[in-house]
Amino acid sequence: MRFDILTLFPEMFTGPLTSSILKRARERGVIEVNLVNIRDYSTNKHHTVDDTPYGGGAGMVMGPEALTNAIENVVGRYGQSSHRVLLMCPQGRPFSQALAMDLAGEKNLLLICGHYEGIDERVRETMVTDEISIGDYVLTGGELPAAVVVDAVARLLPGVLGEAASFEEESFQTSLLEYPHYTRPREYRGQMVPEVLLSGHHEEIRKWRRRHSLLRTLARRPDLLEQAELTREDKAILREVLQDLASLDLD
Ligand code: 4GY
Repeated sequence: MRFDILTLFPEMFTGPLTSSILKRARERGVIEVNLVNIRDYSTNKHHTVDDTPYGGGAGMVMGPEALTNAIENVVGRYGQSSHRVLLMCPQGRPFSQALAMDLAGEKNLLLICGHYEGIDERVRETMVTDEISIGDYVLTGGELPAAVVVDAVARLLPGVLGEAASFEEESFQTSLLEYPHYTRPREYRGQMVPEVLLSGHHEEIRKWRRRHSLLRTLARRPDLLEQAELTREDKAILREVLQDLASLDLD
């Protein structure tokens, strides 16, 4: 899969792209990342890309010319009619595992990293296919969100994680939070690993993990339970916990 990232600060991607899993995925050719400096497409004398907002007000706006030239250059290179053009902005659709899985089905993705107060609305209207937000907070630019999207999408591609990676079991893909994980030593500063995990009873371990996924989700993200596919066994566990809670004497 190929990612083209349009940015004024390509150096912001150096860390994420040259470390760990993404580094290896690039070396193996499973992903290719092309960093495009939007400034290279500015046609004015001082190579500026921002201008003052019509209507007045503080800050600057990223103008349409350089950005449009950069997008057209990238999209034109692949001649793909369906090329998705992503804009990272707080007004976008909330990023999720489901959206990452959808994006992982594409051959190419173009990500636009906005700066200043934002990009000229006409570019958004005519060139952008998907506006994506990684959360309800405002960053200084779209670079960190773009790195988040590349990371979440890349790890879903075949050959990026070890073969042990089974996405079925994973948090959010099943709409449940992960169960607690432990490794050696069995005792650490007086804290023991739950006995069942040392027992070798695979069925008991499976049940313990499922139970703790459910309990964690109920305690921390009850909203996720609505979309979760719950088995009869899951429902029995939740029913029991909720009954115990209901019978607490809080007076
Ligand atoms: N949150 N999710 C986000 C962001 C920075 C002004 C447009 C976010 O996705 N992007 O905060 N982006 C803004 C800064 C220009 C991008």
